[in-house]
Amino acid sequence: RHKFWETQPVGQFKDIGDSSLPEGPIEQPTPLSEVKQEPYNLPAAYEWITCDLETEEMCSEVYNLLTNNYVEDDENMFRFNYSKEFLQWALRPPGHFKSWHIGVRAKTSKKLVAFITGVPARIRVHDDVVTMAEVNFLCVHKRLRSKRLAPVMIKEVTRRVHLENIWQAAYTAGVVIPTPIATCQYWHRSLNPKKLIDVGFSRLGPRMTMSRTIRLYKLPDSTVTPGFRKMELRDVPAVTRLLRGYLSQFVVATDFDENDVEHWLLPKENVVDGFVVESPLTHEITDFCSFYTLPSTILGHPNYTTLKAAYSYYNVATKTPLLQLMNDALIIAKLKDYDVFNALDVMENESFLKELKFGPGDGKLHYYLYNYRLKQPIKPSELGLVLL
Ligand code: YNC
Ligand code: MG
Repeated sequence: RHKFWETQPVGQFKDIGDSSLPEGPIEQPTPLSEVKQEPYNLPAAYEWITCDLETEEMCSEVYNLLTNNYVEDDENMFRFNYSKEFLQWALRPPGHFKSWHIGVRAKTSKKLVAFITGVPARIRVHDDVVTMAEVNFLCVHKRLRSKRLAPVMIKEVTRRVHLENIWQAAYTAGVVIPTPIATCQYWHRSLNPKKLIDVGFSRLGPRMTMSRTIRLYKLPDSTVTPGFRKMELRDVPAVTRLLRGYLSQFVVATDFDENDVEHWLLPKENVVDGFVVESPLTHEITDFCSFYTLPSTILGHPNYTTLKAAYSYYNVATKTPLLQLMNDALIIAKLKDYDVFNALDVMENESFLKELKFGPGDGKLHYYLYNYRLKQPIKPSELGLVLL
């Protein structure tokens, strides 16, 4: 059934429920000299390139490939539209490897037709902190689909990850392949219900009018938590302490240090937003919340072209109730003109989703590990990891 994935060191469907298999790496590392030194073969008309995202030209090529060919919803009404600034942020964290930004070009036209990336990250599984690759942005041009190019892309990124002496990876996908460590769901909180209904993202509820719906989702004009403000560089140590403490309770979680926090959570205009609560009395940083910006192109609509979406990222509440903190995040997102605020049911998110009027989305997001077996799948609430 999965001709490619059955050959890979990942949990297999036939092994589900077999508790005799040990937890941890499936295959041991090999000496680097034994890692294949040449790239995998591509069909003769294509060639590998390493994408230098520092150049505006390369960044535009990648942006255009993804804008026209990346992930769509099941009904093909929306397509992710990661911005160039977002791609540069997502792909150039501390310690990133340029060799993990992999493209495929047509030799004659020079057109970019496929892409896959990895970035390094430390991920903790139970007590084991493992350096992994986070693999993302796998994309094959629409006209080259179903030709088994994806397995070649995956094998090539694997080879280049191995060359850096890294042997595990984490990734998410909407499709089911062998085998998810967790299956999560997106929830959506309307901020601009009229537009969401107009573009077919949501529907008017039964016995609801447009004006009642608009009233239902109305939010205050300013945040309610005293000391709520934008995160600054000087907050990095305190936010790192908060996050490390918070994430320690989950079975699978990111292991952030101060450099990671500076990169991933310090606000970057139209890419990532981070907020802290600074106690007005003690000036202590007690809470933190964040979201990233990922618009979607609205396909074939006469009046609208993009849906502006905020995605809940990492949130830590120690003094402020998480519900109130997230309500403040919604207020900010509304003020910044986002149409919708999305959140997965990971970490403690279930505790606020219903009360803050998020509705469940259709479609699931599956989390995977490469070359690392878990004894059993975990619940979304046991995951402290958000991939972009
Ligand atoms: C997918 N999303 O099952 P089997 S998510 C992994 N992730 O293999 P072909 C996928 N595998 O089942 P197409 C996958 N989608 O026969 C398909 N596959 O064993 C598997 N869409 O290949 C599939 N981006 O080339 C099958 O399929 C084989 O032409 C079929 O290409 C697939 O970034 C794709 O959704 C997804 O651009 C490129 O449909 C194409 O359809 C496309 O014939 C729109 O491939 C965009 C889209 C995926 C977003 C993502 C995470 C990717 C993770 C990849 C796995 C990484 C493993 C770890 C590597 C490092 C290891 C170390 C150390
Ligand atoms: Mg293909």
